[in-house]
Amino acid sequence: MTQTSSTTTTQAITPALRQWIVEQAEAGHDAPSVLKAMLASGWTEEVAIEAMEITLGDHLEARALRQGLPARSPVPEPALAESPLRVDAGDRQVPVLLAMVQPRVVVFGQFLSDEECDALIAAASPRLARSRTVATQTGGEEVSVDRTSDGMFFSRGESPLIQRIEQRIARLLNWPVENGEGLQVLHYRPGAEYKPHYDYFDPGEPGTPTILQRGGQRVGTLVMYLNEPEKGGGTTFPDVHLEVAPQRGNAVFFSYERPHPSTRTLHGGAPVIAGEKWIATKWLREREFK
Ligand code: PD2
Ligand code: ZN
Repeated sequence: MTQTSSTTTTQAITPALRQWIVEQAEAGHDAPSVLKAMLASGWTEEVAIEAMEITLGDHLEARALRQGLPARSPVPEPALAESPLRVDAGDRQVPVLLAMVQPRVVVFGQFLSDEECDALIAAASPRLARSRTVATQTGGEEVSVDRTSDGMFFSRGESPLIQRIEQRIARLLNWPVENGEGLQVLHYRPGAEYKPHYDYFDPGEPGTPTILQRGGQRVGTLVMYLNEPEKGGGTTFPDVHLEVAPQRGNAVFFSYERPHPSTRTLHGGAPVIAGEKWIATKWLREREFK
């Protein structure tokens, strides 16, 4: 490969360069060696990395679509470039405790104050009813043995407290408030659990087109822990053997760019062994949730 433009002029990511990058990847060369070859040919590091990211991303997506996977969507994403210790969420700086790429999982500390946790529990308590899951055949809802919590939904923006938390979530995850479903509060007693599942709607199920009319697919989830069970009740990601401990005020975020198991976002609420567990969940849609 030759590259003739001077490094002081802007270097363009030409079709020929893109094709060359794809050929290198298909010949089995890993990313560091392709980058090294580009730098040796005079490409600046910034342009070389961008060219590889765009080209290989598009290439992988084309292959995924050929294999019959559903298309990729933009997803919520906290500002984690350069690995900051805290992320600006508007009214507070939220500590980052863990970040995983595949599946995309980020654990945050101190997302809610103790007062906010208590206020959510108090406001939700009189409105709890047995949790339901989506009835995949119809797009309606049904009681399920897979989900043995009690729960309720706040409507979006229904009180100053809910507004404040929703604004904080939107800022933390760079995702419009309008794309969020109402905040849900769940209460698990001893033995209660939420068996491993995906939060996106299965495109193959007959009820899914009806559900998608209200704002498209779910693309991300934020689970906020409102209290601490004595034992059990972690949020598990079985594909990667990860368990997030339910520490009061902390939150776990995960996103899924396509409604497919390749996202590795299978997750569950482990059974509460002792004590009880309270969480708030925010599900984020592709578009405005109406
Ligand atoms: O309670 C949890 O940890 C949990 C686990 C899996 C919550 C959800 N999913 C959810 O609300 O989607
Ligand atoms: Zn879930």
